[in-house]
Amino acid sequence: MRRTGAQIVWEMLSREGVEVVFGIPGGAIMDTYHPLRDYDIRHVLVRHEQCAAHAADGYARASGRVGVAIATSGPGATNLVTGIATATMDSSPIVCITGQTPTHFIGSDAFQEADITGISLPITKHNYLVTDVRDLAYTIHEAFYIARTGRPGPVLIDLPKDVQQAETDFLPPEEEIRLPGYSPVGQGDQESVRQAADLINDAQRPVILAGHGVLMSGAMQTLQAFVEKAEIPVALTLLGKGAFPESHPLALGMMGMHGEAFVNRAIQEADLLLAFGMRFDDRVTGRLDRYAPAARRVHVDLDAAELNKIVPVDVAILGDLRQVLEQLLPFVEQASHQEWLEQVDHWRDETNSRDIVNRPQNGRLVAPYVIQSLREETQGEAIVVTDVGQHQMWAALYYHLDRPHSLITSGGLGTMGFGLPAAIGAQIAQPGREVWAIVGDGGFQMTVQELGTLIQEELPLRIALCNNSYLGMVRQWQEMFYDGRYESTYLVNPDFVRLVEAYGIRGWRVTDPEDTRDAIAEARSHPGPAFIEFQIVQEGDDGNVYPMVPPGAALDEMIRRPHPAVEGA
Ligand SMILES: Cc1cc2nc3c(=O)[nH]c(=O)nc-3n(C[C@H](O)[C@H](O)[C@H](O)COP(=O)(O)OP(=O)(O)OC[C@H]3O[C@@H](n4cnc5c(N)ncnc54)[C@H](O)[C@@H]3O)c2cc1C
Ligand SMILES: Cc1ncc(C[n+]2csc(CCOP(=O)(O)OP(=O)(O)O)c2C)c(N)n1
Ligand SMILES: [Mg+2]
Repeated sequence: MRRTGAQIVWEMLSREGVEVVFGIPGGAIMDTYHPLRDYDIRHVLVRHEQCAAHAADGYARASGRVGVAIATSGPGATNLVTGIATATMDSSPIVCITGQTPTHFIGSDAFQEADITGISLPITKHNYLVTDVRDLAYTIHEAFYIARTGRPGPVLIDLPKDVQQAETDFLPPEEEIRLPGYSPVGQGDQESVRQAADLINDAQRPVILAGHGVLMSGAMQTLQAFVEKAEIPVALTLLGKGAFPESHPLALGMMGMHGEAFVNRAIQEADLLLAFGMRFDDRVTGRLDRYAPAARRVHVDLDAAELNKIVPVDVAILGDLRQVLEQLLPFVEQASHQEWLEQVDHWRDETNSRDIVNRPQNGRLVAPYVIQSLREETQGEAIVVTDVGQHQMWAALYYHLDRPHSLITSGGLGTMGFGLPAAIGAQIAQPGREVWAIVGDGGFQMTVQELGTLIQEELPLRIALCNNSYLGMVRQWQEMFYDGRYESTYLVNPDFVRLVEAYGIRGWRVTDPEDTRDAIAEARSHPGPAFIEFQIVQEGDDGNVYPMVPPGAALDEMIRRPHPAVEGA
């Protein structure tokens, strides 16, 4: 079969099972776009290439498949960068295809030339510049393999215009991929597994730290069986939400800088930490030399670079989490940790007594109440995609969920502007599910142009905007740690409801807590996309995320919300 490079791109994407790609055409990638309609692949025309990468990322996280983004050379390719870095930090599998100046022009500062393989080298798992059309099919095959296996991540393929135009005999690659120095791990070392089991069987106050790796290895059910057998409470990282059902009696909640106080306390008092598929991010550990001082530690991760990187451990197991848990299960004794669980529940009760949602309504619209209402109205069944900032933390703290792959958020890079495009990707991946983008007024405006993509694709996405007229998370730090100087964080905003209406999207505005439920119910029953602006409290205790571990402090040195019961007494 004679095929052009352009045709080979689509042939190979079809063979890799790709059904949808996100992108924007341009001079250096037009040849690839030209035969697109001959293939059964949906192209979603985004409004900015950053959003092609975010949408591919959201698609990947919601579906467990590889997301694909396409851009032209130069500015198209460089616009992808933030999206690629976001995907790398959260180990999300995407493949980006960029057009490039013809091979004979490379290095001559040709029109729209940018060295995207050089630029993206540190933020991709791997990248390629294809200079011979005969290499293209195998390169694409290998790129998908690298993106989805081992620790997933983004792979970029840069495709010069003449390679897209060139013809060759197309033979779909059949051979198994063998890459020197790259062999994704499976089972863990049996001796280490035995040592971990001994620590588990001896522990009195164990805590599991469940992370994103649980979801990526599909270990949710195995984890639950393990947890129930050994009776160990489970704390979650931000990206681990969904790894274990939050309605389960052994579920704690989120750990870390904005984690629940009782969860952090349990970690600090634990005698054994079992870190499963999480990488001890600094937002998770707080001050390292005072982190869980009494605890022995077991860490299971499939990336050797993560073991003993931040937190030294007693037993490090290199392996795929699901397989390691299956190995561990027979050696772990059926146990009861009644006393420990009662202690943790006692701390949980204290946390609840300070919770702003358990305080009587005072007419002020606070974001925790908005998110909790959203969770109750949707029975915790929606896919929630957030942007970055205070609303992100409130979404994590108050949208309790039981289903995996249902909270999609930029954790590692913390990319404002991620929410709307990633939600578009998630809605396309899961057309039958209700998807809510929860965004802040600052980040929403970084990628707001994607409302155009939303209407062009006729997606029923729902958007909840938490509008505090501030770059709220930064303002909170200024209030707490920078003498209350709100330097460059106040935002003069447009009328958001009129803005979305300009796109033909139905919008509601809520200023009173009494109207919250009705607005959510109306937005849910509306057939097309829907938008609600919640004008929330802007500053002060009701406008801050609590609790908070101050930067540089230990996990148990949290700043707590002033205790309403004490204050009222
Ligand atoms: C404003 C803001 C505030 C934040 N506050 C918090 C906070 O309070 N608490 C919090 O938890 N996070 C917080 N974060 C997020 C934080 O920065 C990290 O992104 C997050 O903690 C990472 O979670 P993780 O380690 O589970 O996931 P990842 O960073 O995705 O790491 C996953 C780990 O699992 C491993 N893995 C992957 N696949 C497998 C497999 N098959 N088997 C075994 N291992 C595997 C990987 O190698 C990696 O080490 C915040 C982020 C922002 C932007
Ligand atoms: C692209 C980018 N720029 C800057 C930041 C720093 N930053 C983190 S949170 C935040 C404020 C977010 O404001 P908003 O979107 O209104 O959300 P809020 O915190 O008010 O809920 C900023 C500026 C970032 N994370 N990402
Ligand atoms: Mg804001």
